[in-house]
Formats: sequence, C-alpha cells, structure tokens
Amino acid sequence: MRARILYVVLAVCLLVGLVGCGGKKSTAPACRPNCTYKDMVVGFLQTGSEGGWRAANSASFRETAEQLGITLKFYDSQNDLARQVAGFHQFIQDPEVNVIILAALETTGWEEVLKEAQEAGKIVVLEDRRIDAPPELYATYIGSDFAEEGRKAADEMCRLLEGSEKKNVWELVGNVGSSAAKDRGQGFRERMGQCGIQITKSQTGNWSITEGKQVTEAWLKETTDVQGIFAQNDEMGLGAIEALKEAGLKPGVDVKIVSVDATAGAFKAMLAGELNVTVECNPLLAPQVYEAALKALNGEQLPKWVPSQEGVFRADMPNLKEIAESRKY
Ligand code: GYE
Repeated sequence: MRARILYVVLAVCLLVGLVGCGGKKSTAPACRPNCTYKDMVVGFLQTGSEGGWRAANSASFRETAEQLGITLKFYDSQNDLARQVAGFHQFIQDPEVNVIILAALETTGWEEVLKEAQEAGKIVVLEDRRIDAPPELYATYIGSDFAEEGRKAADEMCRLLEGSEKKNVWELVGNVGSSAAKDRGQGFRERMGQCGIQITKSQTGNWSITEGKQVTEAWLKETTDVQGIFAQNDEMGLGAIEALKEAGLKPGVDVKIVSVDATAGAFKAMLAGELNVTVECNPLLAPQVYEAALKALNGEQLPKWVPSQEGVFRADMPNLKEIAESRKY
C-alpha cells in the first residue's frame, strides 16, 4: 500500500513539473538555436514622440521590422515612467512576446522587472538609453556614448569662444533622470575647464522646443551676459534660438550655440547661420538591435555595450548643404 501511495505522489510531482504548474518554466525559446527573424515577436517600449531624433528612432524600428519579417508590438510610453514600467509588465505577460526592447526613460528602477522578464524567459535588449542595473539582467545595450558627445560639445564650444574675454555658457538639460542628459552633462563638464568655460545657468528643457525657449526667455530677462548655449538636444537649441531672436540678439553670432542629435532641424538652423554646431547621435539603431536580439534568442553571449559611431557637423563646413540633403532624418 505504501509503495502505491509513493508511486502516485511521484507521478503527480512529475506531471506538475512537466506542465509547469509548480516547477520552474523552461526559459529557452522553442526555436533555439535555429531562431530566425520570423520567430521574433518584439515588445518595443519607446520613450514617447518628443522630437526629430525620436521620430527617426521609431521609424527605424518599424521599417526594419517590416523588412525582416519581425512581429513588432510598439508601445508608446508617452514620456511617462510609470506607463513605461506598466508596458514592460504587459509584455512579460504576453505569451507571444519573446524579445523586449527598452528605450529607458530613466536610468533607475528596472531591476525587479528585468528579473521577472528573465524568469519568464524573455530576451531584453536596451536601445538608445543605458540603465543602472546588473548587466546579467539584459542581453546587451546598443546606444551612443553620451559622455563622449558631451566632451565633443565642450571641445566645439571652446573652439567657438576662443579669444572671447568672457566664456559664460548656459546649459539646457534633457529629461534629468535619463542617461543621455546625465552623461552629456558629465562629458561637457569634464572638458569645459580646458578653455575656462563657466556654466552660469543650467535647467531642464525636457528635450522640447517649447520648454527650451521658455527657459531661455526667463534667463534673458535676468541677464544677457552669455557667450554660449549648450543644448543637450537640437529641439532645445532651436527653442533657445527663437528666444534669442525675440530678445534682439543674433543666435550663432552674439551667442554661440552647440546642440546634439544632428537632426534635419539642426542642419536648417546651421544653414541659416543661427546654430554653430550639432554633435551627431545616431537614431537608426534598429538593424543592430534586432541582430543582437536574434543572437541572444539563439543563446549567444553578447558584449554588454555596442557603442554607435558618430560625427560632428559645423555651420562652416563647405559642403554642409549637400550633407543635409543626403541625410535620412
Ligand atoms: O538626444 C533626444 C531624445 O536618447 C539620444 O532623447 C536620445 C535623446 C535625444 O529625446 O532628442
């Protein structure tokens, strides 16, 4: 009798283990190691639609998914962190999704949801924005070296202000919790001392033209003792340009302006002589990101960061118009 009871108990445990009711679920996708792009169902957590860079980044993911035959589930976090985290949970619970791609609004608060994704057997790839989390919780991060972009911006501002008696610079900051804002600000500060730049005002303009203009307008009401403006993205730089013009100052001449992204709006402002420099930040990341996700889906180990290669564009470049016409965004 005891043997029969033992046998039944063992059989039940084996059944529970197999169907996964109580046991740990198998985390390897069924297609591994021969998954193809057509096996990929991607849950993409985009930050929002805050400007030209973001529009190009979203287009890259939509167009490349179409080309590769990837099923893309696009989630617009509307620049709201709570909404982005909710979307992450939604994709963890979605049985169709096997890859989650995150463009993180902020650097912190991701560890728990990343662990849940790992337990659910979902591949997580970070695009655009880095985060502060243990690297074993995600497959890789594909995005720019924002600190290097900040260093390049400072080098360019030093060049523009060479010989200037004063070097007071105002900084328009992106979303303060984002890696792009933190690292660009850090990189700029690392280099500005080399030529005596002082950051005399710094405030968030939340990546937008409107807020970049409002902040600059308020500063100009206090003083016009400014020689340069460092805008952490083109939209805020364009807002500053509008504010300077309305205050009777010549942007690009009376006040030198350096921004980041190298979007179409920046090229237009440089061609008009109102913006001096834009430091490139590549938004066309989808091909690299999808390739990395497929490798991870097939069980490959990846480097934890693949930095994008980027340049610098100046208003005084002889072939600037041709460059502008050749760009995709
Ligand atoms: O510079 C800005 C966008 O994360 C690099 O986010 C991106 C930044 C970009 O809002 O325009």
